[in-house]
Order: sequence, then C-alpha cells, then structure tokens
Amino acid sequence: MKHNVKRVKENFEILGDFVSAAPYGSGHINDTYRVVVDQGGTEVHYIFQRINHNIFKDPPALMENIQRVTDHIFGKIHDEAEASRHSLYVIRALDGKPYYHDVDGNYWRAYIFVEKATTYDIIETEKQAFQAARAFGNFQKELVDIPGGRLHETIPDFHNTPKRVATLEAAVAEDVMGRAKDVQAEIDFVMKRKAETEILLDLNAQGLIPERITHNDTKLNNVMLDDKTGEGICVIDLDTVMPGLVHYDFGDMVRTSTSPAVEDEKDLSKVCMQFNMFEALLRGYLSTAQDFLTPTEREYLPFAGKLITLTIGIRFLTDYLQGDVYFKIHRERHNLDRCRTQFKLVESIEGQMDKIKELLNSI
Ligand code: ADP
Ligand code: GN1
Ligand code: MG
Repeated sequence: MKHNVKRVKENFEILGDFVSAAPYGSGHINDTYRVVVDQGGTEVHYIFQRINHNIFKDPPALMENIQRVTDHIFGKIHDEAEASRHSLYVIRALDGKPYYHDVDGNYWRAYIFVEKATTYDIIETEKQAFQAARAFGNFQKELVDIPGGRLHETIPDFHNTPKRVATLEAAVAEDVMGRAKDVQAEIDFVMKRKAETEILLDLNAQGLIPERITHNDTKLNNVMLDDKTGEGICVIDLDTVMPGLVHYDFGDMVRTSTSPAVEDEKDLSKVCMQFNMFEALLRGYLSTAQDFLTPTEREYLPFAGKLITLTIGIRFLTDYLQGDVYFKIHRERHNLDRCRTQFKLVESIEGQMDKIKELLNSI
C-alpha cells in the first residue's frame, strides 16, 4: 500500500486496534481506504482519505466547509439512531482538528463508514435514478439555509465552462505531448458549441438564476443507496460543496445516471441518454428541489445535462493534451476514451432535447 494507514489511524480519535486497510472505491481524485478497527472484539469500519492537495489547494478550508455542511445536515436529522447513515460524519484528529496533517505534508480525514448501503458506477434501474436525484435535490434543499456566510470555493471556477474552453484552447496551442493532431474532431466538437457555454453564467450575471450551495460532483457513485430499501440515504464526496448553480448538480446527474455504459467505455455505440432514466432523474430531483427552484432555474434543467457533460468532456480532453496530470488514469489514452463517451452522450442529449422539454412542461 502507498501509505502507512495504521499510523494515520493512531492520529484520530478512534479507539480500538487497527486491523487492516484496503484501497476503496473508484474515485478519480483522492486516495480512499476502507479501514477496519477492532473495538472489543467487534470489527468497526471507517473511510480514510488522503485529500489530493495538488487539486485542493487549501485542505483546512475545504474541511471547514465539510464540517459546516455536515453539522448543518446533522442538525436536521431527527432519527438519532440513523443519523450517521444519512450524513457523512467527520471524526476529529487527536489535536481536535477535522483532519490530520502528517509529516509528509499529506492531509487525511476519517469518516464513519456508511453501512448497508452501496454506490453504483452505472445506473441499472429507474428507481436508482429517481432515488439518487431525490437525494441530491434534498441535499441542496438542506443547505438553502446554512448559516455563517459564503462557503469557501475549494476549486475556483470549477464549472465555468467558458474558462474550461479557454484552458483547452491553451492546451491545444501548447500541445506539450504532441497529441493535438489526433484529436482534431474532438476539438472541433467543442468549438462548434462554444457560444452555448456562456448561457447559464449570463443568466446568473443578469440576476435570473441565483447562486446557491451546490454539491458540484453529483456522480452516481457519490450517493449511497440503502441496500434494503433502495432509498438514496447519504450524499458523499463533499470536497466540491460550494457556491454554484443548481444546473451543475442536475447536469452531472444526467451525465452519470442516464447512460448504460461506463464513463470510459471504448465501444461508443453503447453510450446514450436513456430517456426513461432521464425521466426518473427529473422526477426524483423535482420531488425535493421543487420546493425552492425558481421558474427560470426549472426552465434550464434540460440544458444542464448537455452543458455539464460537454464540460467534463472538455476537462478530460484538456487533461489528455496536458499529459494526464489531473485525473487518475489506468491505461493509455484513458482520458481520451472518457472524453469521447462524454461527447457521444452530448449528441444523444441534443437529439432528444425537444422530448426532454416536452416532458418538463408536462410535469
Ligand atoms: P473521490 O473524491 O476520489 O471520488 P469519494 O469520497 O467519492 O472519493 O470516495 C470513493 C468511494 O468510497 C465512494 O464512491 C464510496 O463508494 C466510498 N465511500 C466514501 N465515503 C464513504 C463512507 N463514509 N461510507 C462508505 N463508503 C464510502
Ligand atoms: C472527479 O472525485 P470524483 O471521481 O468523484 C472530478 C469531477 C468529475 C469526475 C469525472 C474534484 O470526481 O469533477 O466530474 O471526476 N472531481 C474533481 O468522473 O475534479
Ligand atoms: Mg467520488
């Protein structure tokens, strides 16, 4: 294993003996471990994560956000026995901080392991889509009234698509890996849609769409579904919870919860937006978010899926051109494969846009 997780455990307020630690999950950013601790003969599980501080430049500020957000959500849960399954629970380090800063300069955090619930990398049923979206909508709703001022922006301009396009253009111009000649079709795909990338930010600037607290990484595998009831019980991966537009969250749900193919599928014929999954997502999201959404926010939900899928595709393409410096890769051209699935999905969404709008109007 890359890290001495046993030593990390000794620095948190966790009683009992370290038993084991194993890499866990399929996230692209942090290093996640499932840790087993023996507490009086009972094995108790935790999630430990090394925060990727190349990407998140200010881990203490990030953990302050997470502490505020989880405290606020905890305050709203009435069933105490179930509380630690409905929100992440941050365990304190021995010095009282919500993270442990080790001698190598790494920042670690520890969460209670949410038991009897699962995250999924691909959508299998409409019920999952409904439940995932309902949970993310509820998460936004719970944070509408968080006190204490604006949250820190853990990654500035995270979903600023025009800036992502500008970064792509710079990466093409620099072409440090000599890869630009192989991806002209993908570059053209983005440039054809460049004008549309301004739409939501313009509406925000005109005061027509408000800034809210959003999750900003609402991948299907960032929500835990209860193994028994299938209910979306706990939203996880809170690193990017910060000010944003609701469309960023709904858009990333469409991106990750409507296609039957994995994000890095090589056979593009398998990638598409399944309309029934979209409908389940929309209904699930509105079942909680309709309590606070304005008419203009609602009107732009159909566009959100297209914009965010395009945006993440642009980021994969940029990372491919820059030499795979951001997303973890596990094979050659991994980021290019990921980019291509995103663009295929964008086309599929575009082809169904009229139907999507009709559906929204009918609900
Ligand atoms: P990343 O930022 O790298 O995506 P995540 O925070 O999403 O990291 O964690 C990776 C995976 O670990 C999740 O998809 C989920 O399966 C699992 N996981 C994370 N936190 C918990 C938790 N508190 N309880 C159970 N599983 C968790
Ligand atoms: C990353 O951490 P993870 O794997 O949940 C990324 C998201 C991308 C996603 C693409 C902080 O999410 O923005 O949409 O990969 N997170 C960060 O799969 O960049
Ligand atoms: Mg994740």
